[in-house]
Amino acid sequence: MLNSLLMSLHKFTNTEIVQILKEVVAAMEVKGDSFFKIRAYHTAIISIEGLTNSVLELWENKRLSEIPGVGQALIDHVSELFTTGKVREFEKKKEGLPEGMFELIGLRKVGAKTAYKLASAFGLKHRDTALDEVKKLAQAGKIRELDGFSEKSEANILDAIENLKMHKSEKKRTLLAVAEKVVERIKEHMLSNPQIEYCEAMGSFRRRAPTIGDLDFAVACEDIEIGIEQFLKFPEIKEVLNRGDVKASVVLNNDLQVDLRVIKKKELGSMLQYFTGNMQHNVILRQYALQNGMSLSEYGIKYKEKLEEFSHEEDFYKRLGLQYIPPELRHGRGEVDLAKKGELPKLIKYDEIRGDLHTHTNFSDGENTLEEMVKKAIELGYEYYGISDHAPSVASRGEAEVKRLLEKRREEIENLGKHYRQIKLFYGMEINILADQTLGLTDDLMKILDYGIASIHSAFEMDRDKMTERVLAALSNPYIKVWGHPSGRLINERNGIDINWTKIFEFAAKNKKIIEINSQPQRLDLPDDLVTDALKMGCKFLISTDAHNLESLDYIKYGIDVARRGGLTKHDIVNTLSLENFIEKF
Ligand code: DGT
Ligand code: CA
Ligand code: CA
Ligand code: ZN
Repeated sequence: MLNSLLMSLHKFTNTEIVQILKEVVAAMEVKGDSFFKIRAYHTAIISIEGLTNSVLELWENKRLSEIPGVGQALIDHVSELFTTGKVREFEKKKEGLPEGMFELIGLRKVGAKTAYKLASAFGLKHRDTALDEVKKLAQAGKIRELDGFSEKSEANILDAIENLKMHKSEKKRTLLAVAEKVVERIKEHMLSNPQIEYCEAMGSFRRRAPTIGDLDFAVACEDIEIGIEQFLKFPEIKEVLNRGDVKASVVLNNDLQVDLRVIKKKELGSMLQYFTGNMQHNVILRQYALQNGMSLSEYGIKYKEKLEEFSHEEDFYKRLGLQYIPPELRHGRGEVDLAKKGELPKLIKYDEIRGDLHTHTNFSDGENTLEEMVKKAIELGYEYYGISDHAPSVASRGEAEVKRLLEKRREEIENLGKHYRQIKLFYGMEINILADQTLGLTDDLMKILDYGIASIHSAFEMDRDKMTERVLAALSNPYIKVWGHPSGRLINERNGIDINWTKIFEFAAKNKKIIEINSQPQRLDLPDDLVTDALKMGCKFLISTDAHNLESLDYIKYGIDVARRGGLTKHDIVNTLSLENFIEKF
């Protein structure tokens, strides 16, 4: 019975679910449904868009309620969707609306009502032809004749359709590492004025999110005007969007938007709290405060009609009776409850990593020599260091030749190790997990190494069950100690693999297979929400850079950011161990 139920599941992806919800929201907007209901759906959509876990998997594990903003009604709808393939209430909401409108709602500046007007005026009944029809109508100047439209809005619609065809996705978000360079330049510019007492970025940047929509700066200065003036002199500003008395918004030459607020130091703590977010965290915090008779704002905490100001954020949380919540944990996933009980994890710190174990050299596709990389590792203060080039291909070189190469390489690494006694070198390889479930090296060859990192570099599109078997097979191999860049995602370019995470994490925890947190700014893989899941299942982690040159050995901090967002302490991460313990545990 259970089996046949599972067989007939309708496995909607997160993207498909988001699309379905967006269409329902559009229908609700056209029909004038309640504002609060619509906003609730919006919140749920944003949450699901930010997930790296699949909704299906969360549903299967009865964990949908963990998604911020997803309540019981929506859980019921999602259950219905997975079991029957549709949601009766959604169908009802869309009843009587022309199907073609749903193809238009993703267009820039085309809201639900505009889409509806167009689709009903021109009788757009079919999704697959709707865009083309509107394009032709716009080109023929027919849209401007409609009530409420103009030549300008017609041109906008045409432009949106043409752009959509060129690059389907929305504006790309900026990688944290890229934004960080901009933040440093702005800080330097601002702090070069001695009257400016403080300048830091808030928002997603301060939470160390993998990508940044825009930058939100907090500036403290006795004379507010001076703060704004100094900012507007920043040489990279392309356009000033808005200049107010206490804030300004600009767009930089690289198209990044920067919002900045100036405040006196005595109110700084309150502002930092308010604009660091995320929104969900702030909503939960506000509800919690209300229960205790307090109300929160960017200016402070109001209690019994009296506003209390805070220059330090720590005191703000303390006044609420909470442990200080580090920005990386502010995502509205239960951190306020933990802070209430004083049970927040003691997050790993930037200086607690003692060795990098996933690194490349010019033996494979790296830019630097073994010795150059090792010297830099010593400079970074590491106690141990692992070299894990891509394994040479047996298919193209033959097994005997690969064996010779691997043995020769071991000798080179051992000899270098004798020369640099201040660091312990480990000899590893990054080994492909092939589509047919085998590994890129045979056991006989892997025996030569100290450790193997298994990673997927091809066939990312694979049915979930097959992908799960593929990775389980790789991790079952006794020479494989680490699963490298597990999801395979490339931010802004490629989604992660579809796999049964629960099953894999369970296996990894039980068999002491280590999960990598890859620090490459475009990977940040395992993603932080999955890190939390893996932690709950008892997994251990390795934070590594996957460096292909000297500079990227410095990227370790971005992996540490991910670990912190996932709630890891140093005890969850193997490369925080002393050399002695590392040798024992790894
Ligand atoms: P982003 O820019 O998309 O990467 O993400 P954030 O989190 O930086 O979002 P942003 O720039 O819109 O706003 C910064 C923070 O300010 C946000 O996380 C929470 C707070 N915030 C912004 N607008 C509101 C609001 O209307 N109400 C409340 N309570 N908080 C807000
Ligand atoms: Ca922002
Ligand atoms: Ca902003
Ligand atoms: Zn790799």
